[in-house]
Amino acid sequence: MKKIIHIDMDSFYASVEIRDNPSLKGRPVGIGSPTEKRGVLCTANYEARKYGVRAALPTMYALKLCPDLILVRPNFDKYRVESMRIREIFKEYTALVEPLSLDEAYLDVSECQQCDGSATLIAKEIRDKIFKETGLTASAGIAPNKFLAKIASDWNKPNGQFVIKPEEVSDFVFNLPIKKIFGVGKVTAAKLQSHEFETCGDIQKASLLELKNIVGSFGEKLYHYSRGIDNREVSASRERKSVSVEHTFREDICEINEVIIKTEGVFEELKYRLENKDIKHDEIKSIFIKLKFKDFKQTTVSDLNSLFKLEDFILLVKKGFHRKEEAIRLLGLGVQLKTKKKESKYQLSFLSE
Ligand code: DCP
Ligand code: MG
Repeated sequence: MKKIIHIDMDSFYASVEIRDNPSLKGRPVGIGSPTEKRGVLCTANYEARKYGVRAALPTMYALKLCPDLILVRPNFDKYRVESMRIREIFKEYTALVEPLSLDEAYLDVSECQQCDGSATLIAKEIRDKIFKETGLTASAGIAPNKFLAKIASDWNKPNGQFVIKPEEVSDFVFNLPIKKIFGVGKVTAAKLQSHEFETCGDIQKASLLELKNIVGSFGEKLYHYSRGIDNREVSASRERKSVSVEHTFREDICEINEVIIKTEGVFEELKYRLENKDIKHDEIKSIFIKLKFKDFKQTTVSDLNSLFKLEDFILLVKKGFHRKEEAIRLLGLGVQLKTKKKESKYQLSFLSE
């Protein structure tokens, strides 16, 4: 049985900015450009969340929900520095650290001897150290696998932790709403709910075949997750091949000009996502776009000569749109990443001669 900790910083970008400008403390803060109000927010502190303000919300809409919202421009270099500091702390406990973004990581502490091997105490100690060294709070989930640890870190957020012991897994998942399962978005949830599946306990009653018929290949993951089973390893060297952001619109869009305006918003979000994953522009191999039309048919356009620029994305979007000239329901923008060159064996043997 493994011991996995999932750590996630609390309202990360906002907390860094408030730490560095204490006059913001206690006031609603959103991270996003104050001048480009057509963009989207990266995140918001918990005071702002009371008004419904949250990450990925268009800045203009956030200001409507909370007119007193203070907008702070993101400083990614600062977030990177803090991210490195917390990763150094993680490494004091295990080499098996898998960062998911600047503010989030899985740790496999099964072999860790510190704190008498108690993952609960290790998580508490890590959170205390993070606070002492950075002045920022983190939340943690402790569980026998990644799936459960990630859900648990959200359970007592902010500045809290939650443990799911092996013997508690079946009770915990039984009443767990399906929406808490990673990968179950609005569409999948609606499909499952139409078959009266609301909790993991409900899903446990279905056969694998039945689940596959409802949600396709995701059915297999669902079958296992709903039983609290997840055998994915914490892998310290995960190579990412692409990063993308997709938006499904509330209503299908038929005007190309409107599609272009939406492209700007999605582009902003993609930029934030790359920053957050600490991906530099010179790591990008190519860009691509994806459109899903109202009949659910989709098309992708990529061009090796395009650059990571809004104008280039817009050109690809126009190209995709003109393929069908039909209303679209989803727009996605993404980048393919260069694969890191592995040192060739040939080179090594040459050097050792
Ligand atoms: N982020 C972003 N765009 C998003 C979501 C997040 O730029 N759509 C950035 C800003 C966040 C950081 O990533 O501060 C971490 O994301 P989280 O989802 O962990 O959100 P927070 O840390 O802000 O809040 P929470 O306390 O809910 O973890
Ligand atoms: Mg966070």
